[in-house]
Amino acid sequence: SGVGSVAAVDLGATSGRVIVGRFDGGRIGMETVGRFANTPVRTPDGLHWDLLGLYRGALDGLRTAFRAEPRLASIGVDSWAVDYALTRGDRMLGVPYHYRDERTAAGVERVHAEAPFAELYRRNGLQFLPFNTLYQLAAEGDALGLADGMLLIPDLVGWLLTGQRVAERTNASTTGLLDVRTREWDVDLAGRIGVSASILPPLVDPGAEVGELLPHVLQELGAQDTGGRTPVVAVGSHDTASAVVAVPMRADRAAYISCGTWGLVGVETERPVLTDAAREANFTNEGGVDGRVRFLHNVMGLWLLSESVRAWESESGDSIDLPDLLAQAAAVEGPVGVFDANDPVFMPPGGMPERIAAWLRERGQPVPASRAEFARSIVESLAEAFARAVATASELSGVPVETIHVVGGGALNELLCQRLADRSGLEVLAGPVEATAIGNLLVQARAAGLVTGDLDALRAAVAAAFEPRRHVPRR
Ligand code: LRH
Repeated sequence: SGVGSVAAVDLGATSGRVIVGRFDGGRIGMETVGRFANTPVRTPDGLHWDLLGLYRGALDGLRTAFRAEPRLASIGVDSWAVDYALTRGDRMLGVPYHYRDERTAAGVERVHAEAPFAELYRRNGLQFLPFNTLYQLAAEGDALGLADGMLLIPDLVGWLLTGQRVAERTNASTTGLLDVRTREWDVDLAGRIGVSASILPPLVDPGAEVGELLPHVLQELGAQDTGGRTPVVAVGSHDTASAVVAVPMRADRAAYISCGTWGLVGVETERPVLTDAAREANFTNEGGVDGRVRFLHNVMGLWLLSESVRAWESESGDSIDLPDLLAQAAAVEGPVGVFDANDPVFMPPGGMPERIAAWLRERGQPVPASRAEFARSIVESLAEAFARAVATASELSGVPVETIHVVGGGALNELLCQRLADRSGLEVLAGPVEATAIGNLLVQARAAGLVTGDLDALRAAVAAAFEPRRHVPRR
């Protein structure tokens, strides 16, 4: 292992950041050099990501990164999964849709008429989520015929930086068009749902070089003097894949929850689990770094809390302090309603507290009467859904889970981690919070020779640098 630095661009569904990682003899140091909000934009045709705003945020952060470290060894980009832009030549065809846009229902019908879900599961191993890329593509209509390319969000940012088109495999595994066994594009399935294989870019694995920064990008970043020696390198570009790299776990004994907007709850396996039981439990087999499988289930996650806070702030004009709200939630006494955090009624944006109240009222459960009670009800419901998903993951995969690791923003939520320990009866280890960025940095650092070893070695380095907080079950 050597001395050097790399930069991670990590785009989350609610915010983005640019982080410089410094490596020295296996030690990791991190500095956040840019942070920006990710605010979706509604236009007459639906809900979109502000892609150029995010790209601007990434460029600003990278400029600061080069100022701090003029000799960056590489740049890596990760983001949420499934979303994409269609391209034609050098042009992006329209603004990428947000996966919470409701246009995809028609796409689901179209795809399932051609390939029923049970067949899809055999081919791609994915849980049903109405926004999986293949359903979105099937809902594109005319635009699909104009396109000669399709780029997932991190690959799209990579293309803007380098002019090179690739599809990084961990994220490609969330499209529904990647064969779960061969990890190659399922050209036959694509053709059947009207997607020309010619729009699917060449696949690359994490660690592969994508390309060098374009001259106008070097200039914008004030990095002309690097002479193009800072390539973009593919990482686990699906944010969850990067996060799982940085879970300081023993994969044969632990479950993980990558808890941000979503709670991705599962285990890491060597091979996909494609049983009827796994399909019926709606568990997914996503591609991990180093050919591992992320066998997991999407639970709604902190979205339930952030959407509630957004609703309260916009109706009252108050600004809500999350740690304060959670402290009040922890002090709530007596039982609160527990709802099904997996219910798809909670998927779209808007009116979250009302939807939660209606769910509980319809089932004769206590309805929260204050923000603190709502927050407590959300935390209890998430802890319950997480505990169940861990038990199911263990049962379906055969991994004997002794410990649950919580990484991402949810690791800061002590109430959630404690209630998860209580409800699961298992030890919960919380942290690191920035697991996604750390996983992104580590894969780049390994490609640059700054760290060495397999995932176990990388995870040992994470455990040494970021000591997790321990929660033991109370009852
Ligand atoms: C989390 C995440 C998750 C996907 C969802 C679309 O950010 O990538 O793994 O299912 O966003």
